[in-house]
Amino acid sequence: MICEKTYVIVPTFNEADNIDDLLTQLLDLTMSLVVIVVDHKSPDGTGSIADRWASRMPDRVDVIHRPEKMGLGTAYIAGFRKGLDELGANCLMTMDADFSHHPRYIPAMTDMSERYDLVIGSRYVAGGGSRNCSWKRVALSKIANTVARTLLGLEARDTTAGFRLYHREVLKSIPLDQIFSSGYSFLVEMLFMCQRRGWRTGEVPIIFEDRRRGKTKISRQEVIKAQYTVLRLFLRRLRGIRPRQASASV
Ligand SMILES: Nc1nc2c(ncn2[C@@H]2O[C@H](COP(=O)(O)OP(=O)(O)O)[C@@H](O)[C@H]2O)c(=O)[nH]1
Ligand SMILES: [Mg+2]
Repeated sequence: MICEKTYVIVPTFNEADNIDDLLTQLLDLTMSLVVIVVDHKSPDGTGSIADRWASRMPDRVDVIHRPEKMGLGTAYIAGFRKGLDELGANCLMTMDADFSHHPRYIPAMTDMSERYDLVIGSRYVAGGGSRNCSWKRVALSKIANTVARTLLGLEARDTTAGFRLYHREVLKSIPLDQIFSSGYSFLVEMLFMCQRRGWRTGEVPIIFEDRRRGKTKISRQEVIKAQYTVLRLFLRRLRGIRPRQASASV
């Protein structure tokens, strides 16, 4: 399926230093694109900055506000619901607000989505990589990926990436309200569900650059929660519930 219009979901928590530049660059891309910012009441006013964009460009920027910080996974789900149910989106992307996921890769991802159901902006395929990242961050990511691929049998190389493009049918085939993870491990759980349903995944190489502005929101608690998620999904896999097939081919 060709993405005639792409809906980009950007979760934000304290991204006031990045959101203006990001929206400028996203809306400058020569493609039809709508941005859905999902802000969890950022104390630094990110939500109000996004609101100003939405009032100037109501056809191109939408903002969802939540009264408190509830985790990255819940922000994605709110964005998916808005895109699928209210805006009738066929192609939905997710990306970070901090330029680790650079808008310049979006055209390659939408091109690849003509052949795949789900496309990942990936650090771990030929041509991809990480730049300006601390060794701790690189190690955490590599370990998380190796563990997720080994224990869960995930085939994608970059299983923890938040830079993704999903076709509508993929998201519709997944019971979003049954996803247990509310934080970062939502990404691994989501990929697990996609693979079990037989959706085809493609990966576009990206160079992931660590954020220049603002702070990461990954906490030690998130890392522990992620370990729990992988263990839970591993047990589900061991119980041998057969993977479900894709409900429709894209
Ligand atoms: N709405 C919302 N956004 C979040 C939350 N946690 C993280 N984010 C956003 O999710 C994206 C990824 O977070 P980030 O701290 O950059 O994670 P990292 O790149 O893995 O260090 C960024 O755009 C954050 O602002 C949350 O609880 N709610
Ligand atoms: Mg980031």
